[in-house]
Parts: sequence; C-alpha cells; structure tokens
Amino acid sequence: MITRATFKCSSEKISQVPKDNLPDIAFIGRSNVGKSSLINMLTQHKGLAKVSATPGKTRLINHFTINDSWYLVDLPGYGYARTSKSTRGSFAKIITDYVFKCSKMHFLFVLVDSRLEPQRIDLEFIEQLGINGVPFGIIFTKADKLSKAQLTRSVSRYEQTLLEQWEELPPMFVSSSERGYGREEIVGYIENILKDFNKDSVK
Ligand SMILES: Nc1nc2c(ncn2[C@@H]2O[C@H](COP(=O)(O)OP(=O)(O)OP(=O)(O)O)[C@@H](O)[C@H]2O)c(=O)[nH]1
Ligand SMILES: [Mg+2]
Repeated sequence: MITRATFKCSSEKISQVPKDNLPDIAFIGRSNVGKSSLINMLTQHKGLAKVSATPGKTRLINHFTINDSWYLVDLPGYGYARTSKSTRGSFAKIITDYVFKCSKMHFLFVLVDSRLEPQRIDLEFIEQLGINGVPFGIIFTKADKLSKAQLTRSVSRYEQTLLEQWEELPPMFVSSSERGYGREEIVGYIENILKDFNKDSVK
C-alpha cells in the first residue's frame, strides 16, 4: 500500500539521480500516453506529477519517494516531434542513459495506449529492453475510453504481436487513471518485486 508519496527531485542527467540504495520503479512510454496521470492515480495524490494535454510535458527524470522505501520515477515521453524516428537513436539520451545504464532502476513499466494497435516505436523500445535484459511490464492506459470487448481485443492483439518476437509474455496490466482501474494490481505487483529486492539485499 502506498501511504506516503513526496516529490524528491528532478534530474536532467543520470549523474543527478539520488545516490542512496532505494530501488527505482520507473514509468515510460510515448508522450501523452498517461504516465504522469498514472503516477498520480497510483499514489492517490492529484498534482504530484504534472499532467498536460500537450505532449512532451515531462522532460526530466522525476523521482518521488514512496513510503520512505522506494522511488517511483516519472520519465519523459518518447516518440514526440523530433524524436519520432523509429531507431534506437531516436530515444533521447536522457531516456537511454537512465533505462540502459542506471543500476538504480529496478523495474520499468512501459505504458501503451489501449486504444491503439501496437505502435512501432513501442515495439522497438520493448525489443531493446529484451536485448539489454531490462525487467519490464506493460500497462495499457486510458481503458475508460474502450468497452470491455474492445479492451480484450486490444490486449490480445498486443499479446499476438509480442509472441511473434518473444517466447514469454511480460506481465500486463489494464489501467484508467480517470477511474482508478488497475491500481491494486499494479501496486500489488510492485510490492512483490520489492519484497524480492529486499530479500536479495539482506543476503
Ligand atoms: N480518459 C483518460 N484520459 C487520460 C488518462 N490518463 C491520462 N489521460 C489524459 O491524457 C493526457 C496526457 O496525460 P499525461 O499523464 O500528462 O501523459 P504523459 O505520458 O505523462 O505525457 P508527457 O509527460 O507529455 O510525456 C492528459 O490530457 C490526461 O488527462 C486516462 O486514464 N483516461
Ligand atoms: Mg508526463
């Protein structure tokens, strides 16, 4: 359960992220997919992360301290304007440095818009996660905009696409920040990851 959520810091490069041993659970995805809204929904703290209808709102790595024991991290979106080319080079350096080089990052949630068919830029990003062995899950956002049947279709279309490349599927969650869908499942999943992290660090 998230009982305490406070803003810690914004970093414009990874040398500035907190230097303690608390693990980072981070959220990434295309600009405007709903990362900041989801963070506010999960923490039940409106206005904690800045939300905007204009894509490209979050430009820095934002750390929020949760229960004094881990960080929830809001990352800038990818795939917006100049960065929309579909090669790894199109992901901003701040993103690739953080995701692929920062040992503080413990788990990454990739957010995808539940209304859209699998987007090439997301699939390429996910492929890079696989190649680099980054542990991740997928969160479908804005589920309030679809009917149950449409949602089921959308998720299974994503699964089919991933299974063309992967043998196993990553954990997947459906969410709506408007309605609070998915909160218990996502927070519960994070708590399990952290249990394992704490066990490992005691050894
Ligand atoms: N209907 C609906 N709208 C949502 C939901 N989540 C986010 N939005 C809207 O989508 C827009 C973008 O939300 P943000 O949370 O700022 O998205 P972001 O991914 O953080 O965007 P950047 O920081 O620009 O990359 C805002 O207008 C939100 O109100 C949701 O679950 N349902
Ligand atoms: Mg944002």
